[in-house]
Amino acid sequence: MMNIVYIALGSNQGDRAGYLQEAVEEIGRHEQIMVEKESSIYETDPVGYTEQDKFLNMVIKVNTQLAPADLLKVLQEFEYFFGRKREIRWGPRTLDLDILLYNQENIETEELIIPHPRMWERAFVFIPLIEIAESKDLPVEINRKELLARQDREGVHVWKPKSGGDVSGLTES
Ligand code: X6L
Ligand code: MG
Ligand code: MG
Repeated sequence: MMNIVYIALGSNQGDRAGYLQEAVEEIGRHEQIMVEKESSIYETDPVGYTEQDKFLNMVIKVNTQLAPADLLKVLQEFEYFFGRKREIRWGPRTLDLDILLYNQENIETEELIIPHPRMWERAFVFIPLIEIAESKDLPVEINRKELLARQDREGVHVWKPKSGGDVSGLTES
């Protein structure tokens, strides 16, 4: 059984872009996870605890046979491998990996709530998500236009367009 999962990535410490890119590569190397799509990388103002450096954030779409709890374990191992230390709540991190959506399932366990409970309040999450998500993968009540019209989009800017993105205009002779 192949499951469609959207994962948010974030980094605001050290070689931020390097952490994101290596994380995507490592996730893709996992035997039971295939990376299907990558959003652009966005530079984003810190939210929650604001006295910290700007983040780079992105979202990927993966296919996996892993159950949600097993996927969470794999992602937490990657966070740890990439030097994540849990010090200040909402504080600086080398790599943060959050499961946003798992098929259309609603999951609520001690360790995991899916859909991610605050994702639609956080522009650094929903802007890269709606860049790559197919409508069929989003909850039916989600309206892209409404989200993109929101004020809190400020503070979220494309930092590096997605690889293999639109390059027309550069190649025309
Ligand atoms: C009031 C209280 C309003 C708390 C917002 C928002 C808390 C977001 C935590 C909040 C509140 C978070 C990132 C970040 C964090 C990230 C950017 C969090 C967890 N992670 N800011 N802040 N990107 N731009 O990945 O999401 S801490
Ligand atoms: Mg997070
Ligand atoms: Mg997290």
